[in-house]
Amino acid sequence: MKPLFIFSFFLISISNFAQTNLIKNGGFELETQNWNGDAATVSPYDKKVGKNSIVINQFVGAEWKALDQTVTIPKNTFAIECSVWMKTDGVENQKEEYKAGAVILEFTNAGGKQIATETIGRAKETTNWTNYKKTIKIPTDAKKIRVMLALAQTNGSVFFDDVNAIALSEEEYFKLNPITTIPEGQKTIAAPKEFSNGNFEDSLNSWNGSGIISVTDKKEGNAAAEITSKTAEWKAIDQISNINEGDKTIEISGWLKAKDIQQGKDPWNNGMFIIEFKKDENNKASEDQLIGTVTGTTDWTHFKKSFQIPEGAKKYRIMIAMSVCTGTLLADNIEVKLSK
Ligand SMILES: [Ca+2]
Ligand SMILES: [Ca+2]
Repeated sequence: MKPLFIFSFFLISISNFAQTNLIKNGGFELETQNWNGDAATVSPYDKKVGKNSIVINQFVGAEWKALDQTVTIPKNTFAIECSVWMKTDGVENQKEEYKAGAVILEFTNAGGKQIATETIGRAKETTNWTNYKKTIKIPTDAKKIRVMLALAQTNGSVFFDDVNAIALSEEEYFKLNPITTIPEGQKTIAAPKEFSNGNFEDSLNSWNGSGIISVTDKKEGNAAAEITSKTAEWKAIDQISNINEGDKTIEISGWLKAKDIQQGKDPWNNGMFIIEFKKDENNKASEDQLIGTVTGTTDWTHFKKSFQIPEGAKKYRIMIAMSVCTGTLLADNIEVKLSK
């Protein structure tokens, strides 16, 4: 039996993070102003929005031809939502997948060094106007993004229009990306009354689910919890504890470490630290709340968050999860403070 859990992160306080397009002249209404490179020409005849689009034409040579714009990532940006309209006309199909009409983001650090690239969309042969859209978490240390609109080492024509890059705060990101997951069947043992063994010094006592104990890599004491997943499935450990009458707030903290976590097909498929408030066995008192997330390979990272206890909540469940991704997640020294 596979119970269905639906995690949707609704955040009570949405910050006033302005949802503005970081790209200047993304619709090419000012022709190629603000864009670098001379590979493209303005196309007033075939466009998606407004008066103009741009087109990159190449008939022989199959060289890299591109237009690009670099933007600074605003403070407190958690993810970037990029969308571009693209259309191709007779783009030659090369053996390599990446040789295509393409929208590519390049993340650079303070020193201008490339630290990651991400393809938003690719098209070959002849395609209609299509909206390519992806939300990408900002890599650690990334300061700038270069948006590249390219005809990548092939011949033909590619059109681009309405280029958007929206900065999202952590709250907005999880509001826009509600999580739906079908976890592997987990046995549930009798819930302990009080949260205990958050430092895993007493093995996995008090915890449910599919973890192991790591004695080689730990943050505190002699042991930490380790969750390893070789396939992109839901794998987690959790603990359900009681909320006492009159408790108003809960503060949760803990340490996470990622070892080669490969994000699953959705941007929230990472190592996660989550709290769920329950009215009873089957009913939630609020949407699940995120305490922290890790991906890739990280050092031990400390997460701490406080929440108001929702009306009617009698229990809370702390989950440490590999959310449909592969790799290893370590957790240690989980602490909970309830206060009136
Ligand atoms: Ca336009
Ligand atoms: Ca420990």
